[in-house]
Formats: sequence, C-alpha cells, structure tokens
Amino acid sequence: MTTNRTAVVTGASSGIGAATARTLAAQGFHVVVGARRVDRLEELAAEIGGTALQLDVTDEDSVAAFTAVIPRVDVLVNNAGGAKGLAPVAEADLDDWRWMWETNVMGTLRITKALLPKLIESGDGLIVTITSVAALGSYDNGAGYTSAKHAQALLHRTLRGELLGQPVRLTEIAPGAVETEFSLVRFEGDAERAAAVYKGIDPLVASDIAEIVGFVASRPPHVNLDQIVVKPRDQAESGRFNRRT
Ligand code: 8X3
Repeated sequence: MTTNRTAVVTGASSGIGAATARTLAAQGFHVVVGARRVDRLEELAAEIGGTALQLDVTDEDSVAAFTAVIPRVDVLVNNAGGAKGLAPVAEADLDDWRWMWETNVMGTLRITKALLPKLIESGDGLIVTITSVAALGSYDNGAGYTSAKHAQALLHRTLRGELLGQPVRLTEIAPGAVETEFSLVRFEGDAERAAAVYKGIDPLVASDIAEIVGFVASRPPHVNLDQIVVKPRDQAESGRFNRRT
C-alpha cells in the first residue's frame, strides 16, 4: 500500500460506494475498498489502482483484520448499510431489524471507532457518513430502517462535538431515492418490486452522490460541510414522489 493520501470506502462493491471509490481515486486518493463480495471489489481496485480488502462490518474480527492492515487513513466513507423489508411495527421481522441495526449502526460504529486514531493522526481527517432522508423523519412500514438510520446519524453527529479541537471533519450526506441495488436488497431480490420504487420518477444515481463526496473531500481543512440532504427533483420527502404514469 502506498503512503499517498488514503480514502477508505465501505460497502464499495456496487452503487454509491463503488462510484465514490472511482471519484476519490480520480482526485488522487489511494482508495481502499471494503465489502463482502471480494470478486467485484478486486475488479474495482484494479480499475482505480486501489486496494481491495474483504470486509463484513457486522463482524468484529473482519473489521479488526480490515483496519489493522491500513497504515494511513485521511478519508473514511461510511457507506455500508441498507434496508430489509417494509413492514408495520405490529408485524416487524426481528431478524430484519437486527440486520439493519447491525449493518447501519453497529457497522458504522465499529469501523469509525477502529479508524479514528489514524484519521486524527493524518492531521486533516474526514469522515463522510451516508445516511438517508430516512434519518430525518418517519414513514409508515419503515421503522426498522428509519430507526437504524436515525441512530447511525446521531452517532455521526455526536462525533462532530466530541472531536471538536481534533483535525477531523465530519459530513453527513442524507440521500433520498438513489437507483442502486438498495431496493433489490430491501425486497430480497424481487426485481419487479425494486423497479417499482423508481418507476415514473427520475431518481438520483450513484455518481450523483459520489460527486458530492468528491466536492466535500476537496474543500480546504477549515471548511466542514456538516449535513447535505439531496433528493431527486421528483421527491419531496420519504415516500412522497411525483410519479408520471
Ligand atoms: C433510502 C431513501 O427515499 O429511497 O435511503 O427511501 S428512500
């Protein structure tokens, strides 16, 4: 691994994570990409001249092995996360809730906690956490996801105060509908149901979010973009869309 400025991107095998890795590499960062699907990661790392490392943010040992071999971290992008299911609280699937809390909340905590000393040591660290508009409000049938995203966001926002005086910036990006594998995962591979989420709207795409991360990462050290909320023009809030039929 090089001694260049290094960015670590979690959940980097597809979607926002992969697009962000490409953007940061184009800005001159050595990018370490982590995810469970190593085959996809290796292709991406070869394309951008980065480093692919297997990572399961829900697994302590995996996080320890991942973080131990990264000598330097200037930018951390907490992107790993996601939703499972869409059910009223009265019918909540506890395993789905556990998965969402483990991935979004505990995953962000594990990685951030482990890499914090290196981010501080860099002298100009940046933590970008990809939350969601689901971190800003509630919607029916979405409590497993909205509650996890709120908790992840509060973890991130709390660090903003706790790290005051340290050379680390913190940016939360809260996207609305971005057409990625997000809905395919939420609906356990049901492609038709996933496609319906974006039907009749012009959703954001992964590179829209990656460009924002690139903008944030290229600001001078004294500029902290605290929170960026980004939605398609066709979306006013979670679940409220202008759909053309
Ligand atoms: C997902 C945001 O608006 O697609 O994080 O539910 S939305």
